[in-house]
Amino acid sequence: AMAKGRTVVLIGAPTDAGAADRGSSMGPEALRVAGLREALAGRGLQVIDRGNLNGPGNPWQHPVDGYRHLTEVTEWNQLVHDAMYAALKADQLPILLGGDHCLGIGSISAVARYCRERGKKLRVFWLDAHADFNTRELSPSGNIHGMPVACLCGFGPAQLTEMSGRKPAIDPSWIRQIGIRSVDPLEKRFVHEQGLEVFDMRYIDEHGMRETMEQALHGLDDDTHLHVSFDVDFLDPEIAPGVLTTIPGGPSYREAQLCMEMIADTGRMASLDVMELNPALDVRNKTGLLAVDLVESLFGKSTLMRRSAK
Ligand code: NNH
Ligand code: MN
Ligand code: MN
Ligand code: MN
Repeated sequence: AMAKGRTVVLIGAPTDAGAADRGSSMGPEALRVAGLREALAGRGLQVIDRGNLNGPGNPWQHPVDGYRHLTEVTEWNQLVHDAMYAALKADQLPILLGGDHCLGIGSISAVARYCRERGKKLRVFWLDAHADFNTRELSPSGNIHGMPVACLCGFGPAQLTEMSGRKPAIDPSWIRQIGIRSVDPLEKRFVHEQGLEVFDMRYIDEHGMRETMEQALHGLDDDTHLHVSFDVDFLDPEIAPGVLTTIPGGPSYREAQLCMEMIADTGRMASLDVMELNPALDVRNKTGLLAVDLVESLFGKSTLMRRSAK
């Protein structure tokens, strides 16, 4: 219902400055090569590809004071924030093409700013193998792609925590994390302290993806803006090898499809990040093609008409 006739804007953010290794900067182009625009157009959407944002290169330095490339990460996030916010203001549905997941800070800061102005509730789905809830004190790596959720909740450097115009940008209770299976020791404690709602792989194993998604979607209403931040390392590496930080034991193809289809059924997804695709590690763009396939499902593609809906 949501999708038809809406205008979707593709925003490429080709940087890997927030990660431990190179390659996710090629993610936006790999998604385009995999046919993202055509797939969305096939769903009846208007698609505007804004091309790529133009930010600083990756200086490839060691972390300084607990952060790797803070200056570059900040510049990229500001560009992402401004582009996402402009699209939302124009009543378009922005899709951020990452780029590493540090860019979730700029993206979701823009969504939070927009929702605040409109008096809308916000819910954030964080589909990821990792909680991305580190701070410089907790992080084993200094890589900012392991910190975006903490920054959005107000824990991090001022230039990243204040981007939405309000600190914190979001409340932990607005977040649902799904597919989590790798959390650093100190990060784990902080996740509990802050009361993040985490549907980890153990939960999905025990309850199944259907019940997991019913829980995660519970309480969404007409006034809720649903933002989906999809880190491709969410997926099991058997089906999605094209990411830097593969963690075994992720959702299967069918589980991932169901997850996306149940989000689509709500009709409330109003912004999306597709993050951390790393074509340098992929096999014939297989992971890029899978990501596009799953995005189609997020926009309502399913095998048959649902008996219940439409
Ligand atoms: N938790 C690790 C860190 O903070 C890895 C984070 N890497 C990710 N997150 N790819 O999605 O360094
Ligand atoms: Mn991530
Ligand atoms: Mn991850
Ligand atoms: Mn990741």
